[in-house]
Amino acid sequence: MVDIKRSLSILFFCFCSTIASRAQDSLITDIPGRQTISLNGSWQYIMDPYETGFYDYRYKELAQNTPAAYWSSDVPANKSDLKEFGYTDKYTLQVPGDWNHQYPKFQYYEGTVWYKKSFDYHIKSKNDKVYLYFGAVNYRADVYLNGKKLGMHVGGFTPFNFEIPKGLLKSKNNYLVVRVNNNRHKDDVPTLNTDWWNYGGITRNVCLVELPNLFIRDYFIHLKKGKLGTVPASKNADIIGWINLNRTPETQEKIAIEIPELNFKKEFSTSQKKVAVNFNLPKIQLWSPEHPKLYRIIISTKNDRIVDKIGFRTVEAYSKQVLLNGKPIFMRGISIHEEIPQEERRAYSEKDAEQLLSQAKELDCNMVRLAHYPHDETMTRLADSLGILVWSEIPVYWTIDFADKNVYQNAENQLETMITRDHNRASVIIWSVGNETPVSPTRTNFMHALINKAHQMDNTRMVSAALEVNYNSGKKMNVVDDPLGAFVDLVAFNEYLGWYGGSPDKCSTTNWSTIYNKPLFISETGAGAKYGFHADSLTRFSEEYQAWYYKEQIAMLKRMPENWVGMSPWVLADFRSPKRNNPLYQEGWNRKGLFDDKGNKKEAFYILQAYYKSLEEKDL
Ligand code: GCB
Repeated sequence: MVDIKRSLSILFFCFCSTIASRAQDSLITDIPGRQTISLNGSWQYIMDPYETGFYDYRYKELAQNTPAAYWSSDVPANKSDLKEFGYTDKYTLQVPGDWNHQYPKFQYYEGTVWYKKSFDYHIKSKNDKVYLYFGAVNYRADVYLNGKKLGMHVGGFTPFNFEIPKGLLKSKNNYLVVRVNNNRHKDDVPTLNTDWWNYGGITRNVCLVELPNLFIRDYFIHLKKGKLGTVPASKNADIIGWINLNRTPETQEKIAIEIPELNFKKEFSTSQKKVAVNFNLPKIQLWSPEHPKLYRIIISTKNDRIVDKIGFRTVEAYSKQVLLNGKPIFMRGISIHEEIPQEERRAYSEKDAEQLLSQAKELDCNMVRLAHYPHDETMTRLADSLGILVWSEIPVYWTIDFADKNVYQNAENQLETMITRDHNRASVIIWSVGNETPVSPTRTNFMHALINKAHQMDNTRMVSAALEVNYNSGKKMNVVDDPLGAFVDLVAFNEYLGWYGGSPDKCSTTNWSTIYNKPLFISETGAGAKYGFHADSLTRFSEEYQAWYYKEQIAMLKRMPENWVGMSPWVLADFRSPKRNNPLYQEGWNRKGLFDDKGNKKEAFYILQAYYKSLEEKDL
């Protein structure tokens, strides 16, 4: 009976997801490999805490052509007209970038800010298409061009694009306005309560994408999995996947795939929007952390051409192990927030990704958990070229409203976009559908439906979620038995034994196991310390306490069961959190970083680094 109920509710979630309407067009992928015009830089803004630009004085949404709306022209038609808003160079924000770090008045701001950019545009051909693309806007974006609404998007960490209707773009002075709102709501994903800073704004790149009338929207090209647990062939490697056009072609369309380094070229002919591809590559080098080989690949049609760099590898949960290219791997990971603590801001650029991933490398990691939401595309691309394995997650965090179908739809949209953007990244090996969600049948149905969705979109990676375990019961054996474990490929759990409840010496009598015959991963463990604060190891927030915690944890890990495949301790660097208000040691910072907010290494850094180095040596 329970099973029938569960299946019905999964069916129900699936049904909802197909009928719900989408506010933006389907995602165009591989933006870095396309012809784009950047709209980054200085944008004028209006801070609008009362939403005057959006609602009238009865709090009714303003009609499209209302002169008082902040997306309409700010220039009075004649001198006697009343205009109570305007954009000026006196008030500008840098895009990409959160608003919080740019001016002191924005530090704690949660609400609406209107962004405006003027730009000229050279129209090339009437047949071509132009899209407006945003890497991410936190949290809701309403986008208007020359007074017309292009669309709306919710979700603070995923990209979106709108097609610009024909005839709307002008050659001079286009007037682009984005209403950005980062208010938190109970029924959002994430919800009201998170342990990170709610940075608002246009936080990632904005650009125009110029495309022919028929273009390549997306593609998924990967090494075919062999029989479970087998090493993929590097000779005559089977490559499979698909290419998706933006629409059905009128006549047969030829699509070519080229890999110049291998002297490879093959053409596929299609009359459909989506075409399955498969081909043989004579001899390839597989992608791995030790050898992150990427191939330059060109996909082209008569009028479109995109370039990408793709690595070929297989990954799978096989019995009690995780196999990369058919061989067991151990994940020496670290969890990372998308933040540059030195500047108290969100990370977004290649330089930022370099800082975060090189810190992880210094710790001797071969894996990162990008917590708790999809990070900028520069992170997964850099991870591809550095050979760092990636866990990528959606912000289904703590207690979101699992009973609400719209919340499910929102979470599923974010999952779908995360997978679509990054499914060609060899580094990404795990899609995570959430973190520390409280066990209940409603939540398990919700999460199970997300897992199904991820599997259905991508059967070449593992799907997981960071689970919770009750480790404060004083039991010697803590068993991971969350019912969600039945559906994930990798059973992952967070534990803070010795920080939340008890002291680190509890580790000496504690063991871990799971009821599932699957690989087991510790997705978080950690303790807080203020860099430079030294005391005896019993003193909370001292570097000595954190170092002791790591020592005890590492001693405990030596007794992990044989299916233990890795860990991503919490966390690379101290990060901003309004929940952390100890006036001596925290002052608005979560201090569980191994690096502090200035980039200094705490004592615990060296303990974990030494442990990882010893594991790496054992592996060699
Ligand atoms: C957790 C959460 C993480 C928090 C961390 C903490 O379990 O997953 O987001 O920041 O604990 O520091 O308490």
